[in-house]
Amino acid sequence: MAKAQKSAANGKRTAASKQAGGKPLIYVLNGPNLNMLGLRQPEIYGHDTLADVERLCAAAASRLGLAISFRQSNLEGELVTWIQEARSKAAGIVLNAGAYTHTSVAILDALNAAEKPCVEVHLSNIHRRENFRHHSYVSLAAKGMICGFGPKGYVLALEALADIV
Ligand code: CA2
Repeated sequence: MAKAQKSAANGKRTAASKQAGGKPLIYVLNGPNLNMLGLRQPEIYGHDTLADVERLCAAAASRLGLAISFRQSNLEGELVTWIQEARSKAAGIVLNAGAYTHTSVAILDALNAAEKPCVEVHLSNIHRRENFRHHSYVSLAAKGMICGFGPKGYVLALEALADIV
């Protein structure tokens, strides 16, 4: 039996879980400059492109019985709009807000208003980097945070959400 069905049979799925094709839908949201992944600074962010990360997420989602909507924007307001949209359309959020992680009260407010489980992801270990990257507004609203494991962090985040949604 697929994991999604198993969970439903166990009564773990809440009525609030939003489904796509019978599977809980997870918004996987990426912030500014992540479209540059694999093209610059491979010593920090590795050689995988964002398209590679999306393929990795799609494979993990399929294994976990989840559906994903994978998106990237360089615009803070667009990320806020997608998080607002997640309130009615998604069961959970995986968020790498990029540099907005460290600056955006607007994204924090949107996450709090969305009332959906959010797992924060960073490719790099933000605590081994500059001091200004050590603080995260996203963490104030997230269920948990994964950093330092490169693209695998997205898979770990989806695994964590699969147990929650
Ligand atoms: O480690 C992460 O995933 C970050 O969220 C990445 C952000 C950075 O501002 C955060 O502190 C940590 C930056 C994303 C920029 O990605 C690039 C990738 C390749 C080339 C240039 C930028």
